[in-house]
Amino acid sequence: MRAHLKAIGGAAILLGATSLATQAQMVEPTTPPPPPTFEAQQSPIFVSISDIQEYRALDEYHEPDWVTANFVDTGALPPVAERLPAEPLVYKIANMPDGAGVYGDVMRHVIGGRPEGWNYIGGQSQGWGGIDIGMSECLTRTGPLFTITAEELEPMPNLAMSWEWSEDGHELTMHLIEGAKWSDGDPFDSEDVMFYWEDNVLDPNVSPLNGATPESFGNGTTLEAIDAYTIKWTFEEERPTQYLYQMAYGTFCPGPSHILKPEHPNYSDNTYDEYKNAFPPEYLNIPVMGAWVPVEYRADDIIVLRRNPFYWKVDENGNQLPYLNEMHYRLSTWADRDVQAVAGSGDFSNLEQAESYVEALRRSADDDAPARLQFGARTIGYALQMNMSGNGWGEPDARAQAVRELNRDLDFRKAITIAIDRQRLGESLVRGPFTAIYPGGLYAGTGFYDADSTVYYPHSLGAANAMLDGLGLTDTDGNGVRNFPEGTAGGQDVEITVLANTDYATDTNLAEGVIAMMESVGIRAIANFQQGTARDDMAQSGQFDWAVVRQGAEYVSVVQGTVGLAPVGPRNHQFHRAGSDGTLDLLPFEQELVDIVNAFVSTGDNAERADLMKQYQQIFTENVYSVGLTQYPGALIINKRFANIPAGAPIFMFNWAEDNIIRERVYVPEADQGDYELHPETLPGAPGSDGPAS
Ligand code: BQZ
Repeated sequence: MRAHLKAIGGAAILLGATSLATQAQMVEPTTPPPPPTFEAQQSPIFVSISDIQEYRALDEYHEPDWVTANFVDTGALPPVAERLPAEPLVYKIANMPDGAGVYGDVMRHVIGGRPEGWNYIGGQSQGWGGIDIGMSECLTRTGPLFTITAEELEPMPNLAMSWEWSEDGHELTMHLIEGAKWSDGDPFDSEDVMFYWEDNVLDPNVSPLNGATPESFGNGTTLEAIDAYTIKWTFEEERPTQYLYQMAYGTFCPGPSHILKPEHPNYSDNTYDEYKNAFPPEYLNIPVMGAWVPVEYRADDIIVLRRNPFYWKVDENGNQLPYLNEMHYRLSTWADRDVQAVAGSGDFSNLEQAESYVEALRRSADDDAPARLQFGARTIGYALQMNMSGNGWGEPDARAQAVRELNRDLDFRKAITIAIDRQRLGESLVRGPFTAIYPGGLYAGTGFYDADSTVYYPHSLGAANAMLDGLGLTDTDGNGVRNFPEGTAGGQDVEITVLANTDYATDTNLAEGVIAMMESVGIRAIANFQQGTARDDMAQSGQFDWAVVRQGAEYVSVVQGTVGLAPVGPRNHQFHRAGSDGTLDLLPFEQELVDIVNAFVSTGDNAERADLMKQYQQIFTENVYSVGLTQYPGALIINKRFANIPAGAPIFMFNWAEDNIIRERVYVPEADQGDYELHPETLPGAPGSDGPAS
């Protein structure tokens, strides 16, 4: 990557001053070229939420025969009807693409992350790739919303069965599912909700995974428990329905307070670190509300989960879900996930690293290929994010502070964005109709995108060099690298570190491409490539100059993770958080973005929301808030033996495909079931069930 991009190097900054100055005027802002056509291979079947699910009592309930024989008949577990809530969540069979399922088999995931431990709400990652999605259940659910009609789009009930707004729109009363239990039989109730809210979200010493902060739910918002199954939100805004999306996966998935609370510093002598790390991966059978429970962990090898005997969801025939008895997460690499899914030794992948597309397509084209590969829309996008804090976030030294001052200068951000050749960057990942020039902001092809509101500064090395000259960044020592002005960072070379995630080849390839292109404008960009968890920690603590980042759902759907679109609070934004004095030194245009996001959250008027997002896109892109790099589609690869995979399931939209496909409804027809279970006929934590791994 770096070699051939370097070829455009040196000559560029040797151009005469006058022609450079002339060229600077030549780069007029424009709108981005329309992305090459790329149609998703399947369209979803659009329905209403009530077509998918409801909560009601059924006349009878069923479970796998071996559960009855080995656990109920032996007295180890109560009958299934007593393990379910009075009104379980019922999935309607008419919405199941292949109808009611049968029990058995395993979904064999392969992932590139590694589990830190099971304390999700305390800030620990479980290794991603669907583990935490399958273990955590949240107040609402949004992954499956890709099948909901636009007119009826709103988060699905989940742990919160229903809710109603007060007359004045400032209070939201939510009714939790009654009688649901954690996988160890302990009741789920508002105590779990309040422990998550009060002792994890509101506690500034705790950073829940996926970054929930008080501002995720609105400045000044309060939450209280009315009784065991009723909670009440009070908002400053009027009827901010947006926050119902924040109550879905990532940001409101309560943990088992009966296990976690005794370890929290508010209720023990533990430090916050001891609390966060109190449940290492070796701690098995951590109680979950999700469909599967960890029963085996072998470092760098595998995590095995078994069905949750208290899972609170059933199909219309009363079959307690999940249908799949077991989940595997092979601890490998993200690239290997693609390879194994295509080869059939794994069962699932989100094809998201564009470098793998051609080979994956070739291998999946054979009629006897073990897996289906289906492309969705262009919802994967990368941007170069600049640390915009000028008042100490991440404790910068003199050089880093000088970089941040440059980051906060629009002419510098403009120079960097026009120094980037996005066409070449996309083609360096994969040739063909996949990648599109992405100027930054909301993604083309998504609901709130408006091309006419999107400002694009086209690539021009000459103009970039002229602008950098104009900023007084000249190569004073003749070594080919521009210098800070005298008196700034000692007039040293302009060196900028680029943070990227080594778990993904795409992340580091794009970062290498940016680094090579910076050489062409006399900036020494230096790779700071870190493994996922370390990268996340450095990014969240502000220890970076620039970062190449695969962006979240807020740039795709806008309604999911909306607050992430601007620094609405001191700790919620990816590249601008409060400095050591606790204040946010927002630039004027950033304050405009904050005001727009807050206005978006506060209105339910669709026309107003569309207009607000046009304003957002205009301000974001003309100010180059982040330097968009490339945008491309993902593809879902799933082994052909699985049934109930919804048509047109995107790998990423409101959430990842691990949530979108509703895995608890997925099954393997009896005739196609493999012999993959490692702990057949066992249950997590139930007596006699912790059999040794075979
Ligand atoms: C999907 C996802 C499910 C996190 C993670 C990982 C972390 C980020 C992001 C994706 C992985 C897979 O993404 O790449 O396809 O399976 O897990 O959670 O990139 O490093 O912090 O936001 O979701």
